Amino acid sequence: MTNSTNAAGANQTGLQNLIPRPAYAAPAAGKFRLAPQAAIRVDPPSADLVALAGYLADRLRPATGYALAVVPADQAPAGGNILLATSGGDPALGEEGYELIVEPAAVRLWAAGPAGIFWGIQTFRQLLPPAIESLQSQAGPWEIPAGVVRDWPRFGWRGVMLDVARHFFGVEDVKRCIDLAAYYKLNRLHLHLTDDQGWRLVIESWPELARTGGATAVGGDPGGYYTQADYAELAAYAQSRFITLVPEIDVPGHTNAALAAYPELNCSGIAPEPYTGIEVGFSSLCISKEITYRFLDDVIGEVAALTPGPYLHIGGDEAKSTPPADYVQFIERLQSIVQARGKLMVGWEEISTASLLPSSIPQAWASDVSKKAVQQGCKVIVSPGNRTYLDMMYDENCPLGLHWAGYVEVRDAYDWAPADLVPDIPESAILGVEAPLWSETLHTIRDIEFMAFPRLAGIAEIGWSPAAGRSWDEYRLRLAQHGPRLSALGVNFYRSPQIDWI
Ligand code: NGO
Repeated sequence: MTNSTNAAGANQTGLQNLIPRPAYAAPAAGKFRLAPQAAIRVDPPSADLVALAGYLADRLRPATGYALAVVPADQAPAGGNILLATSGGDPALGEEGYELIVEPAAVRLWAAGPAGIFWGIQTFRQLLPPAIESLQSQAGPWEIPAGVVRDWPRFGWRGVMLDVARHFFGVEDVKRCIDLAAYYKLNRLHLHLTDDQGWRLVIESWPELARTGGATAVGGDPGGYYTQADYAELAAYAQSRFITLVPEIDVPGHTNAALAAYPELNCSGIAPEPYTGIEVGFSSLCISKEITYRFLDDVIGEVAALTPGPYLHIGGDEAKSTPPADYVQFIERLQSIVQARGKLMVGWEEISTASLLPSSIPQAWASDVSKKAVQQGCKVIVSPGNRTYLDMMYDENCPLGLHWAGYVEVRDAYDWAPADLVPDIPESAILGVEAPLWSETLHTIRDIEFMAFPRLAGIAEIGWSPAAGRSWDEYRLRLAQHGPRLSALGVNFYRSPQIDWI
């Protein structure tokens, strides 16, 4: 890839169609053919590698119908088989990097740790014919062109956000999102768990949050919530896909569902009616009441205890009903609560006006205010609305979505660079990128898929791939080759007229 062309109509090898584009890839002569008796060898036969081999076998078995036994490397010859190895993996490729060598005789995947093996498995899947993703048995042959890939990510934070507050999506839907995100090497799933229209996680010490606050959704649609067991299951499932779950409890604004559940959280002491519209900026926790901070300590405490990852997102956006001085004081107090619970605070860009710890992370979405956080030593997640918001309509005919940040076609979502957004936020201050999917207009997993794909693949590439050597003109050719893959995965994707789908 770095040293081969990708011109339109050229004989496209699998290596040239990978998304995200690998840091280095070079084709070689010949092909590897996966045969019915192939095994997956692991070295060492550690629990991690056996689980990863099982994951790979599960992906390959439905279409191939092959048994694909998982065996310790020293119990099967290399020939005809797939090796997954952390022994001998190159630490220079980093925690998420990997090396994949495909030769006619065998496939070998090395990494310093399990995350690299997992991402290398995604590359291997993408090298096989698209029909490999089918859940029904397919004809094959299961061949992949020989070559070498040495690959590692550009950014450590490659995220997607799902708003389960405006409309609720159940555990199985979220698991599907996790699997599709993993296919494009995303490593963060930010769950927007609370908003004016719904509170979606049981908090044992404040049970009405989910019971009352979880009952509603936009447009009077059915609500719903996760039990703590559901949430723990999602966190563990994400972890098994090397994705860190980032829970968001949005405060002090976007809190009507909580305020409706507990009158004492209101300055007036009176609970508002539940809210099912899509306006923003009208609700606020009562900054001056001590019970607000007891509430936050309880909620943050339970969410922190349930969350294996290091991050806790506190929202902080559009607190238009909280005076600016109160807002700053509130965020600083909340930062101490999050810190005391052992987590790193993430918040929407508005938190940058407060005094922040350098480990706190603003998420830029609509302005350049995050530069105030960068001046304090913080690193930023970039989620510009006019590039990464997956809820923006593709064009004026799009049946779903909003368009306050403009129409976001597939090219808009791909053809930009994080460091070009704000002059005062250089690449060294950027932790990574994230694509938020807000759900005001979405009802089903089919809706989620339509808005996320194919734009999310482009955001994933911006997060993973070096800028050098890639461009919209060649990306659109690679993306065209992903149509059959997305179809085989059963994804309801938007067939953008900007792409000559094959
Ligand atoms: C804004 C707002 C959300 C909306 C979304 C719709 C942020 C950070 N706050 O983004 O409440 O759902 O736009 O696009």
